[in-house]
Amino acid sequence: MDRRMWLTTASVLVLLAAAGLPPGFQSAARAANFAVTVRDAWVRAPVAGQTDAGVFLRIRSHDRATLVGATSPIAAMAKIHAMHTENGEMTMRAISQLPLPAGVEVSLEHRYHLMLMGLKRPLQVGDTVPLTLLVVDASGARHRIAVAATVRPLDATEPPATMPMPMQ
Ligand SMILES: [Cu+2]
Repeated sequence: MDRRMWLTTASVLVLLAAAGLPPGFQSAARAANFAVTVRDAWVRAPVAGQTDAGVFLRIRSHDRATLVGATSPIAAMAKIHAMHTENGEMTMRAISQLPLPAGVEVSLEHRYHLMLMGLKRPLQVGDTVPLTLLVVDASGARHRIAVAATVRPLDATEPPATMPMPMQ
């Protein structure tokens, strides 16, 4: 890349910054170090007739970031859920964000998980479900992380079958 190309690129970046990019989830050039990895993503096949399904995965961000939501084309909406004990009973509720400390793998396999709500079609074991995780990095830039989650049987391990459903 010659000097003129560098200057042109710099000018474009400045113009983009000055334009005040509309709020939206995009991979911004200013977040050059942003890197998130997701592994072991799977969906627990819902009970017949049930239109919600839990999604479980492990996520690690290179730098400090925050998981702020998820979407899937096969569900009306997706929520981040947190399990907690209330009056001696395990329950769960939607949370608006989950911190991702730098370099630490965060488990969304039990205490935290994602919940697909309002499934638009039945899920068969072995199906691949597309998900998009919405992550905000430390600079405030928003990113979409594409994830493919495999549908596993209802009795697959984690979370326990006694997990209460559904939730808001
Ligand atoms: Cu849940």
